[in-house]
Amino acid sequence: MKTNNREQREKLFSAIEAARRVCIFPHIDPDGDTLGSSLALQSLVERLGKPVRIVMENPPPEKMNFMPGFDTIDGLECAKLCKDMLAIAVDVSVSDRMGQAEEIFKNTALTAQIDHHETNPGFAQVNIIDTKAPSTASIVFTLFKAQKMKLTQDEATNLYVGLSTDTGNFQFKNTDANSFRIMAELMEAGLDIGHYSRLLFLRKDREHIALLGRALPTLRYAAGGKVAGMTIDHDTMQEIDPAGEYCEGIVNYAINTRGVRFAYLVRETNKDSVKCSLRALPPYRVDEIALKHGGGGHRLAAGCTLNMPLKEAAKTLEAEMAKACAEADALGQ
Ligand SMILES: [Mn+2]
Repeated sequence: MKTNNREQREKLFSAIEAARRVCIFPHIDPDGDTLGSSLALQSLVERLGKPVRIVMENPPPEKMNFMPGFDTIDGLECAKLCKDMLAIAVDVSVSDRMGQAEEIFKNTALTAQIDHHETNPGFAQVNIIDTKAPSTASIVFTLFKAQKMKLTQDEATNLYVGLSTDTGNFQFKNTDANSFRIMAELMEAGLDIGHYSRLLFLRKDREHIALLGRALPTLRYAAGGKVAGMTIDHDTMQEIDPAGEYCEGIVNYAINTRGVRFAYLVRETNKDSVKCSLRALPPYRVDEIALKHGGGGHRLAAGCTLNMPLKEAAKTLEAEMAKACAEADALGQ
């Protein structure tokens, strides 16, 4: 859905002005966009003179601890205490993506959200949703503009983390001219792009390298090489990555293999429950496959959880991707 964002923005600012306190809700398994957008928004609300906290059921991944304000991110306890707050969900495609925080969010007097996912049903009272925006950070940037606030260096850094994460370091198809207009302003605000781009896109955790070493030998092809996928079993996850923090990007090795159009990574987080990362190259899409299994995301990058054994999940996705591929090809897309 797309909302009238000028009107919704005004509603959000009135709500912030009227609020005694504000809580910001990122999504679980947080990425750079939900964290960067939340931290920048926290700073904006602070500058408007309101007490504000970012609350999450689990602490965000340590590898993101270079983000300005990272240490201020709080647990859910503080949000449970204040029902009179304004709650703002950030980069949350469906409300259950807030995890345990969803319950708190829903029981709050006034709710708002800022998001860019195509599948967002508009679950808050104030919905700033722009499905054309490549990142939620791009929308948060417009809030600073609307307030005529000059960005601080820390705000620029956090917005950069959001924008660069969701555009795949400005390489995904969703990257638009406006991304670079925003970037020009972030640079003017003092963004140290060399430093932060290395931390975001070149530096890898040892756990990630270890998982990649286990995932690559499982790479298998289907549909004449147009579909490729990898699996990581429960024992490996337990041994290397019990919290499931280090798999991001592994699926890209499959989608970037020559000839491949659809790719998946399935990892067995629990026995009989697997998390799936799905990728496609244009004009193909994986969001419909994810949605069918109760997940969500974008056309080219989506995710879902399947309650079945690892091998069965891989076979299921492989078959669905092969079917989607054949159907799209038949349409001559
Ligand atoms: Mn996002």
